[in-house]
Amino acid sequence: METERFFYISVILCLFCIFQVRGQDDDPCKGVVCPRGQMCVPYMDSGKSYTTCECPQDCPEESEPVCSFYHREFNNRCEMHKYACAHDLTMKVMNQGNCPTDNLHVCSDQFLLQFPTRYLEWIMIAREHSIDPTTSLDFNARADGLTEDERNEILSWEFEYIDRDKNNVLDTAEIQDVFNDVLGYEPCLYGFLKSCDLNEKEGIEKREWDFCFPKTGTAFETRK
Ligand SMILES: [Ca+2]
Ligand SMILES: [Ca+2]
Repeated sequence: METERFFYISVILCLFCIFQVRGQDDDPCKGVVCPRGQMCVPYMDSGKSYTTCECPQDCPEESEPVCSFYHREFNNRCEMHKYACAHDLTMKVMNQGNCPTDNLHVCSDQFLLQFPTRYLEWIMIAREHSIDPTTSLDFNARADGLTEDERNEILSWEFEYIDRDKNNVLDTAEIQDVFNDVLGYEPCLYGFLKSCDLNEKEGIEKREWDFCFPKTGTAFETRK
């Protein structure tokens, strides 16, 4: 089953290629999860500290480069969120400063922009095949026609598959168990899974997982 799974995910990801012609302890944003590219912004109101999630419209020009887990470099953190918001992507800083010069792990822009949708489509195909193994794999299946309920059901199916110990978190070891054979040569998958883990709590919670895919979840605000 695992071998078959690795084979199918490799096949569809390769097909896609072919078709593609730290914060301080007193940081109020620590632990806040903002969906799909939004940036946590702290503010004060009547002496109380609040945070909100926003898509930045304008960013400062000063150069404080950050490197995202997709190995894409931005002039500063704000610019990363602006780009991610504009493309409905979840993106996380891998390191402050320039990206490593090793280009082997770069997820190209064209691949990156469609990756969450393509991954969703792969899950949809794998789920259908799991329900009825006699059906042939339809690599042309598209997620465009899915309702929000269908989309959430598909995402829950994949989440439950990876979450072997059923603690409602995709733990690092579980992710490695399922994806270890493909992460080394699928930089977009690597960046996607790393970016999904938005808060400082290790592992991908269901809420984080849902935010990683387009058009699921809702923005929310935390108050302190
Ligand atoms: Ca788990
Ligand atoms: Ca997490």
